[in-house]
Amino acid sequence: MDKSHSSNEWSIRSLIPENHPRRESLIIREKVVEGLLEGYVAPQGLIAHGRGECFDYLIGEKTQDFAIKAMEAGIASMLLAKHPVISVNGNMAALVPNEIVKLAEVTNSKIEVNLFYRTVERERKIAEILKRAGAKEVLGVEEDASATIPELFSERRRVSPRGIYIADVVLLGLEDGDRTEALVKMGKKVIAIDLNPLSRTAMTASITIVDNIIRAFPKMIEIAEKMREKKREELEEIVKQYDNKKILAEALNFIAKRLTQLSFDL
Ligand code: PTJ
Repeated sequence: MDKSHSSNEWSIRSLIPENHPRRESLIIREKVVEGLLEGYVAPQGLIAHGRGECFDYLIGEKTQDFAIKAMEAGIASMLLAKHPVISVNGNMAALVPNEIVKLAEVTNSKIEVNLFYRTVERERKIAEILKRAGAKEVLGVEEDASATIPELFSERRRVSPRGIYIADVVLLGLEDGDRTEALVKMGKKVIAIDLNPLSRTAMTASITIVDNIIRAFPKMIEIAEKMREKKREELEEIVKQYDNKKILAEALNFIAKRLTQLSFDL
């Protein structure tokens, strides 16, 4: 990144016209850019975000039924879990820091920073953002990431022995397929939020929420607040009935039908 550009020159949030038809989407994009300029979003996070925007178009930029069903199964799993953990990367910290903290509170989950492009500086910055958002404890920073996920060679293999290492349920967003696979192989239930229903993460996770983290987190908080009143047996039934392959098929079918309809409407 050219250091001669101040963050104001790159970040144009204040210049986006009030009546711009895609104002909301542009503001969200700016948050990721600001995270990059502040040094906690990885440059590759911008590419990932653009990919997400494309898939969000395909699902109509709305939370669809297949995502709600996956969220319900995901929240039920988190509420039933012994050691639920929310895994946080740069993009998540830029887009939903307050919601991560709130969802962790409602589901009694731990919060852990876990980065693909790991640097101690980014870890510290993300932990600081989460603490500012109200997190009492953030795992996975510096020496706390002392345990290792077997069969994984990226920096993402380092995890907290009090967090992801012992977790039975892990919620993650914008994840790398290899790590999702490694976590599933370790016997963990992985709940992934990923706009691309064809990604390796989406295909490998135990529960895939095909939705934007921007919409998914607030909705999951709402669901968790209602669901925590339910009996254990009811939650177990929701998890038992859930079929991830069916949900992914619903997402793909939805996109296919929507595109066909749009082609007729031209
Ligand atoms: O902060 P780090 O170092 O851990 O790195 C994070 C990134 C995102 C750079 C890293 O995990 C990465 O390279 O991810 P991928 O392999 O590009 O995968 C990102 C996936 O998330 C893609 O399938 C995107 O479609 C999807 N995605 C992007 N934005 C969103 C999203 N899914 C949900 N909500 C979004 N806002």
